[in-house]
Order: sequence, then structure tokens, then C-alpha cells
Amino acid sequence: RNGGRQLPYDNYQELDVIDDYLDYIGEKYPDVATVVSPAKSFDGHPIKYVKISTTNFEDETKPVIIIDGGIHAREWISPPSVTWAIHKLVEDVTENDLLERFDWILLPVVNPDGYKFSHTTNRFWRKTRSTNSTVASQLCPGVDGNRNFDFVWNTIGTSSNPCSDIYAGPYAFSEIETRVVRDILYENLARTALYLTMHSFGSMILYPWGHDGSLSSNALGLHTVGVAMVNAIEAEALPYFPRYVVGNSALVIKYYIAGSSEDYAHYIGVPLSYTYELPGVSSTGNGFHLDPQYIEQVCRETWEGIVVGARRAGDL
Ligand code: ING
Ligand code: ZN
Repeated sequence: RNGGRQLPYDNYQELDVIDDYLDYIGEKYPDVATVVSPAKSFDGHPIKYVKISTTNFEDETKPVIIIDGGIHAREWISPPSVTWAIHKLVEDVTENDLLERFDWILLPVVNPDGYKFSHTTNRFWRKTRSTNSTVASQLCPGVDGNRNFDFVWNTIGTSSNPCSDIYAGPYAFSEIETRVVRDILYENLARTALYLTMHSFGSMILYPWGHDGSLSSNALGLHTVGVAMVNAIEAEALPYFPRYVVGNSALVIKYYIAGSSEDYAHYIGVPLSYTYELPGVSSTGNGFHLDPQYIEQVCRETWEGIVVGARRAGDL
């Protein structure tokens, strides 16, 4: 276990190490960071997030930025991209305005059960690990968290088969892990300016609507902020990394998807909501396993995108 210090970024970290780091942040920086564990996952792991605010989070009227990671277990670069943001907001503050202007909610591992399972048993596990009383679910555990949100749930780009990697679940918000994200969004809805959900891979900044490819009434704002984010990322990226693409989710990935957190957040009223697909540069040939030597690089360039996204969101 980590025992309370800066996380290493030269390799992927176990769930316990990330959990310990979050506790350490809460203990070492109580004036700015509060660790909240609203629920336990299906397998009983605490789902933890960090609230960052220069004053009392609950009293604030500042815009809120919400970033989650690790809803898909195998996308291992996602959690460190969120813990790096915590590091940059609390431990190594180089953008003071971001603390002054915003409150932050950072949830590095939405799906701890899947994350752990991907370390112990199946590297390319995607879903949660839940089962219910049906035989099918016991033979094939888990739900795709990014098909489980309650907006046009299970209508397209999903499966009703528990053995599928895109299983939408027995009903919308069947998973405690997606309910935690839902509750965070609702609790802060009035002042949430920007929601980012970190995935991999593909080097894409995607915005609603993913379920039908239509443009939201805020499409121009979504696209403009997305382009600004991409420019900031690419200014820090390595020349041989793939270029980022920004656009409507369905148009860019060329299929429709119902029940994603990106669409849901926008549907309930978050003006800027993006799926952030991180790079998958991998000598193994499998993009879910970004080479560990690039973890820190991707975290650094991703942070530049977050910085610009936040500033733009605050200006709108
Ligand atoms: N990709 C996303 C997925 O959940 C996606 C694609 C993008 C879905 C935008 C919805 C909205 O399938 C990964 N890598 O998980
Ligand atoms: Zn994903």
C-alpha cells in the first residue's frame, strides 16, 4: 500500500494505492480537499471522490467542475489522469486561478470492482462485477456503466444480454457505481459548468448527443470549448502521438449509444459534457494498455486540456 505520499506515474497502480492516496490528500490538505465515500461498490469497495474548494464547498456559489474516471475497468490510463488533476490542484499548484474560480469534484475510480478484477484476473474486463438472482447474470456478471444511465436507456448501441460487454443492465441505474455519479451530478447541478468522463482509447473529445447524432442547443459552445481543449493538449503532446479529434460522439465514433454518462449529464442540464478518450499508444498492440512509460506524459497533456476546458467553461 501507498501509506500516504505522492502517487508514482511510472506504472499503473492498484486500487488500494489509489484509495490510500485519496485519504492522504484529505488528511494532508484538509483546508482544500475533502474525501467523500458515499457508497460501497457491489463487491464492497468504497467509492471515493475528492471535493476541492478554497472555502466551504457547500457554501460556495462558484461553478463546479466534475471529472470522473475508471467507469470502464480496463481503461487503465483513466484513473491516473484524474489523480494527476488532484495532484495539480492540491499538491503542485501552478494554475492558481483554477482554485480561485472553481470548486472541483474528482472521482478517479467509478468502478473499483472492475478495476480490481482487471488487475487480478482479466486485464481487459470492462464492466462492473454485479450479479442478481438470474442465472444469466451469475454466469456473466457485470453491467456496462456507460450504458446504464437513465436517458433513452437501452434503446440503441446496447445489449440486453448480460454476457455482452455493452450490457445496459436489468434497468437504468441498476448499478450503485452509476448511481453515485448520478447523485454527484444532481447535488451540484445548479452550478456545474463542465463534466468530463475519462475513457480510453482513441484521442477524442466527444460531446452530445451520442444516442442519435443530433446537435444539442449548446453544440456551438461544446464544439468551441472542445477545440480549445484539443489545441491545449496538442501543444503538450509528443509529435508521434495520434492527433485528437473533436466532435459529436455519434458522428465521430460512427455508431449511436444510449445510456452514456455524457448524454445523461447534458440531458439533466450540464451545459458542457464530454467523453474524453485518452491516447492508446501501445507496443502491445492493445490500446487499453497505454505503455506505462507514457502515463505521465498523457497525464500532463490531459491536464492542459482540463485547464483550458475549465477556463473556457467559466467564461461562458
Ligand atoms: N468508448 C465509449 C463507450 O462507452 C462513447 C464510446 C463515446 C460512448 C461517447 C458514449 C459516448 O463505448 C469507450 N472507450 O468506452
Ligand atoms: Zn470507456
